[in-house]
Amino acid sequence: MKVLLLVTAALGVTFGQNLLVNGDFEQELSVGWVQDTGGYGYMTFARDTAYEPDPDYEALDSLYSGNGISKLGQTVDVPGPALHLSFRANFGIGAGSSTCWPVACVAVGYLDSDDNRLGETRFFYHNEYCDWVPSGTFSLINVTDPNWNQYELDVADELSQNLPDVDPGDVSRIEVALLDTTSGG
Ligand SMILES: [Ca+2]
Repeated sequence: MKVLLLVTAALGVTFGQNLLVNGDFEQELSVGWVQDTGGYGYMTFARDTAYEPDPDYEALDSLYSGNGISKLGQTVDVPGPALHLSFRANFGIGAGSSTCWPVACVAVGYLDSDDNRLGETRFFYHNEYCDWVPSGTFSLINVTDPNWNQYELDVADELSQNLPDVDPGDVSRIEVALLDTTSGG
């Protein structure tokens, strides 16, 4: 069982303001980012310049050989849903069975001012056993190429097209996270 996620992320709004603290991982992960783990397995959070062969830093969130969850996330106040999210990510998974399957995600959570989670979008890389299904508060964007790629998300469009049960007017905070998880044991 192996879940491996490499990602670099940057969040900007339409007028170019970067909402994330240390969104480019050029500082230590403790600056701006929160590690959240559960279950068991070997969980690794790291940053390095070499994950993607460019001069800049990337962050690594890895969960290996376990039935757990590892998340590297950050929640920020947003001025509203008129936001454009842009990031580069590399996904990896290994092994898995019908009762224990890995998923590597970049997750975008939509929260209200009281930190209630209204809905979520997940860019997810998975195998054939993953049984996640979308709903009015849960949008899934299938990643088929695990190599480094650029990803874009227009939050207002995403809410109106894929998350009909989330009121865009209630979204006042957004969580961006690297998330590895497995199901089963
Ligand atoms: Ca690099």
